[in-house]
Amino acid sequence: MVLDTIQWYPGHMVKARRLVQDNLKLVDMVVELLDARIPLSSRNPNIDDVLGNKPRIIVLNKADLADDSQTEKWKKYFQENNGSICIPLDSQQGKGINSLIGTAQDRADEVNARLAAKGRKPRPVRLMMVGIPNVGKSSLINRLAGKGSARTGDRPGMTRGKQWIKVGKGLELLDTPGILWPKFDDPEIGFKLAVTGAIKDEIINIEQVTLKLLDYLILKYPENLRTRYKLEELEEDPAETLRKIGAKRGCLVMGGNIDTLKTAVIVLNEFRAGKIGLFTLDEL
Ligand SMILES: Nc1nc2c(ncn2[C@@H]2O[C@H](COP(=O)(O)OP(=O)(O)OP(=O)(O)O)[C@@H](O)[C@H]2O)c(=O)[nH]1
Ligand SMILES: [Mg+2]
Repeated sequence: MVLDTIQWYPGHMVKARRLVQDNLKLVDMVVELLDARIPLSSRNPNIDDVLGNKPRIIVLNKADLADDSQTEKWKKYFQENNGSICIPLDSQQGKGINSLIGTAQDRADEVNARLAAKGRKPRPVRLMMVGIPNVGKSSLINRLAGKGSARTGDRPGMTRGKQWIKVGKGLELLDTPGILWPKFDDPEIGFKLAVTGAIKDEIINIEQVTLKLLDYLILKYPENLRTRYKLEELEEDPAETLRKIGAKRGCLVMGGNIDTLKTAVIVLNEFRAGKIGLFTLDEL
């Protein structure tokens, strides 16, 4: 098993979802963050129920770590199947941020045009971010809260205690994102979440996850693996491959045996950092 049974999960999930639904009432639209490497597996299974008909922008975050051609396909997929605008993004470097702000701004203009048609005054359009753990919600908020933006307190008469960040003209972002849990019970999804870092390393079996990762890479991207770890020939057996990588990297324990856990940690971290290659695990 890649994952130990997660007992704390249902309670967390209900509480988190309730919080999202409470905050949802305060905003005009939602930015749904997905991991570009696993656009489907990083999606909350009940997202459409949770968000209802709230206007939505889908962001494929960590696009810098994904396969570009797959990201393009996923972008089209979400636009066609979800009717949502979809924007690939790298929140670490800020690539794509302007496109997100521009799109949100356009949506804000639509909201205000509707208000104006009803004879009401324009007002700041508010949005919030939602996504699974570790997808990059805080990074994106920090990016948006950077240059040229200001944190604003709550306006009088509105719900107390919320902090909003001005982004673009007439646009405000709730500074606390909503956490929505992914689906855990499908082992394939569990693997993809674990290998991309969405599930805490403390509750996964790192060696098992890495062996499964090696199995996948041996099958689909053997050249990447050979090049990265300078392997003359590639074994079909992931356990043997792990040992060879360990030997190359000098991961030894007393007596000269390979420290397979240490090796697994290295492989997993290098995979997550995109050093083995840029891959999309949910393929279209
Ligand atoms: N390469 C890359 N890394 C990213 C990107 N966005 C976030 N990260 C990294 O992903 C990790 C998680 O980012 P956070 O912003 O903390 O994610 P979060 O969604 O706020 O996570 P929780 O608060 O735990 O739910 C951090 O190490 C970030 O540096 C991105 O677009 N590209
Ligand atoms: Mg965070």
